[in-house]
Amino acid sequence: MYRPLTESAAMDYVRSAGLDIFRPDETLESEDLADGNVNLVYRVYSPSEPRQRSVIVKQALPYARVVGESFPMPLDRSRIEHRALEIQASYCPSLVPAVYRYDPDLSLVVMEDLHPRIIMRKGLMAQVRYPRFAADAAEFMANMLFHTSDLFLGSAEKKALVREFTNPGMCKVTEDLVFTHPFMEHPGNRWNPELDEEVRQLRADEQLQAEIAQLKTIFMTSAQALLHGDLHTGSIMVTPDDTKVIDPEFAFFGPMGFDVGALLGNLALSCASQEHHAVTAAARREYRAWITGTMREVWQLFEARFRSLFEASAPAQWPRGRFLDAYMRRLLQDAAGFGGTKMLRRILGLAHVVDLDAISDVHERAAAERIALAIGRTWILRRRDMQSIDDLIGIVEAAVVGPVAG
Ligand code: SR1
Ligand code: MG
Repeated sequence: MYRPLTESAAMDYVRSAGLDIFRPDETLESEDLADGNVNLVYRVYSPSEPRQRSVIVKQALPYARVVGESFPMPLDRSRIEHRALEIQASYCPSLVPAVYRYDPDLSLVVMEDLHPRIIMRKGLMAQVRYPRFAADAAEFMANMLFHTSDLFLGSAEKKALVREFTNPGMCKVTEDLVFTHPFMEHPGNRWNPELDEEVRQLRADEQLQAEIAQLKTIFMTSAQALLHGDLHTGSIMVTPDDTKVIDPEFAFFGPMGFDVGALLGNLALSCASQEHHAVTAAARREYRAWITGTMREVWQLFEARFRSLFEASAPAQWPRGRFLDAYMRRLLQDAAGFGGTKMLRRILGLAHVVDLDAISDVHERAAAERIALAIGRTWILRRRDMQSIDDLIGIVEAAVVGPVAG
């Protein structure tokens, strides 16, 4: 029967779970690692070999941990996460954590401890470069999005998967927190008071509101592929040599551009936050160039891999040539719209990002946030003009030099 586990209950659970990693009578230790918004996360380890023999216990709570019981969230997300991890592992085993146990009664997953990888967002804040990341992210997205789409699956098989991944509670969280509440008055919203005027203007911008509402309808109705559903830089753990994608509890069948845009938008948020995090002008310029170069590489490698999977495995019902060109262009344009919306919500809405919230000086934070708002708004409004990744990057580059130095 479901009950939220304490740290010591998680340790007892792991000890008696019959995993190959630990002996049943072994003394174990644990630590509370929860730092995301919604779940309990413990690391349980053997004190004799704390890094070699350790596991992560991730348990869903019936509400969002950072808000409390006033923000209910479905326990079923644990089933979704486990199944998504299985499918991801079938296409990209090296890019996701290994799962050791799924317990549907306790809504928990016991999985690989990803130490020494760190949450990518934190590495970006310290200007660490990740040379493997673009290729790994592209490989993950191309494999998952192509192989779970109608471009690869048979019609009945695809629809059966859509049914399995119907994730209404988690989709509603995204519909509210990404597409709706940040753009209206809502008690959950919070923002830097220095941005009162910008927030008022964004909420009064009818063209922007109409575009975001249209993006919301695409999110709600386009079952293109099985998405990760929350593919930001806090859902990625990295070292310079290796990448793992975690936390697919928001997985559902949605528009491919939502995942691609989440990733590009969060890289752009990091670019904006370097206004504070990079200490010298030269370091800022160089690291921003690395981030925009990475954005370009992510898209270009993703597109190339997606196209090669299509050429090799799409059934003959899908014509080659112009069809795929238009498909990829539309995907890029959707990514600009969704990525921009996700940038704005991290500044106007309930769930922020540490890249920006860690800037304690409100003036400095506002300077970085203004850059992010300018990028997000322009990506959304100009998304139909986007013909190549360089169009999105040009908007980032204009925003980082424009309002600040200009
Ligand atoms: C209640 S906070 C919910 C947010 O955290 C997750 O990381 C998702 O981004 C979601 O919007
Ligand atoms: Mg998460």
